[in-house]
Formats: sequence, structure tokens, C-alpha cells
Amino acid sequence: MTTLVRLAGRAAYWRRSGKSAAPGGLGLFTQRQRAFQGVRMENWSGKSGRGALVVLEGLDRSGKSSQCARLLSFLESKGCQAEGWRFPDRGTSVGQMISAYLANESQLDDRTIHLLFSANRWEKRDLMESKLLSGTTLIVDRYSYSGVAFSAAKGLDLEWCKAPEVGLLAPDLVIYLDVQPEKAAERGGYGGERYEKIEFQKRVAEHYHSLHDSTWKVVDGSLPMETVEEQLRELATSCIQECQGKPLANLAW
Ligand code: DGP
Repeated sequence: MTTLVRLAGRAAYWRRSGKSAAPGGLGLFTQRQRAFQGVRMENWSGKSGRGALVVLEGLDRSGKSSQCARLLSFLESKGCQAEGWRFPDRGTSVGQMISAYLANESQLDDRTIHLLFSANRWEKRDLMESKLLSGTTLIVDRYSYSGVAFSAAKGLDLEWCKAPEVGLLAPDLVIYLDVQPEKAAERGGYGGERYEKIEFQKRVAEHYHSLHDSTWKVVDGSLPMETVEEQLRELATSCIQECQGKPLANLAW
């Protein structure tokens, strides 16, 4: 019965958020073939070398999921082998515990849930690596930076939060969709889950800013959707081309 309630809750969540869910975290976005709009794709080599690990980060309701779906459709329409992933991956047993926690159906100690989020990424690490090495680009909605920023916003030590992420695959590109917490809160579907509170999101934003490194590109997420989409296309296209020949690396932190 409890499982049924949780599954129903998850289905409601996915409907509310407009996100599509699929078991195992793969192929999560619908395939929409979109017209080529301005990004030059000469010397496209996404099919022959390794794929790129492209991560989108940002506050809740910053537009990540919509932009991931749009970017994936664009890459597919250009013949790039690409998949959409998201973390937390609620399709695993660890992911179901996380989902129940986020829906306030269960209570967990802050460090315990932090380690579960991390475990949820670790259980997908090998599959991510084999996909990337076989030439598939992964567009990932949230990753270790969410892990650190959200837990640190609860008051946990930043270095302690980073530790379990060390050894996961390092992204080739992190795109941070920058939206003011107040603006994000005005968007549909806000407030249904545990962390969707403006004061908390402000602290998350501060911690995100402390994590910026050379792989980060900040995009103004309050611009029109099409403008943001265009910027993401250009960033991802350059990244896919530039990471050819570069070995995969691990998060070092
Ligand atoms: P999403 O499915 O992207 O809406 O994410 C669900 C919520 O979980 C959202 O408020 C952000 C939060 N979150 C995502 N990843 C992590 C993580 O690794 N650790 C913590 N503490 N929170 C996370």
C-alpha cells in the first residue's frame, strides 16, 4: 500500500512539474525534431569520439528541465548521439527513498539524505562512463553541485558535503541557469516539495556561487526561453567539439 501511495505521489509530481519520467534515468525527454537555428555545426564530430558530459544546474523552477529537453531535441536533430538524464534518478530504490523524503513522506537526518543523493549518482557512474566512452553525449539535469549547494544550505560543512562526490565523473560543461529565487517562485508548480521555499533557495544560490569553476557558464535564466535556448545550443555545441580527444576526468574538489 505504502509503495502504491509513493508511486502515485511520484506520478503526480511528474505531472505537476511537466517532467517526463522513465525507469533507469534514460531517455527522459521526448524527442522533438527542431529546425536548425543559427548554430554552426561544421566539423561536427560528436559521432566518432567520446560524448560530452553537459550538466545544467540552478535553483528549483529555474527552467533546467525545459531547457534540457530543448537542447536534447536540438542535438538529436543535428545527428548527435545524445541522451537526457536527471538526478535524483527516482527510478532506483535509492531514488524512491529520496523521492519520499522530498515529498515530506519520510524524515531523514540531513547527512543521511545527503549520502543517499550521492549514492544515487554513484549507482549510475559506470553506466554514464560507458555511454560517454561509446560516443553518447549526456545532458544531465542536476548533478553533484546540487548535492553540495542544497545540503550546505542546511548548514552542513561545505567540505564534508563535497567529499562523497569525489571520484564521480567531472562534467565537461556546467551551465548554471541564473534566476532570482523570487522570480523562480512565481513559476508554476512551486512549493510542492521540501526545498521549495524562497529563503532556503537564497542560501542554495549563495552556495552555488561558491562552486563556480572554469567549467561553469552562467546563463541568465530570466531571458526569453528562446534566447536561453540559443545560448545553450552554442555552449553545448562548442563543448562537444572541444572535448574530443580529451580524456574523461573525475571530480577532484
Ligand atoms: P528536481 O527533481 O530537479 O526538481 O530536484 C528535486 C529537489 O531535490 C530539488 O529541490 C533539488 C533537490 N536536490 C537535487 N539534488 C540534490 C542533492 O544531491 N542533494 C540535496 N540535498 N538536494 C538535492
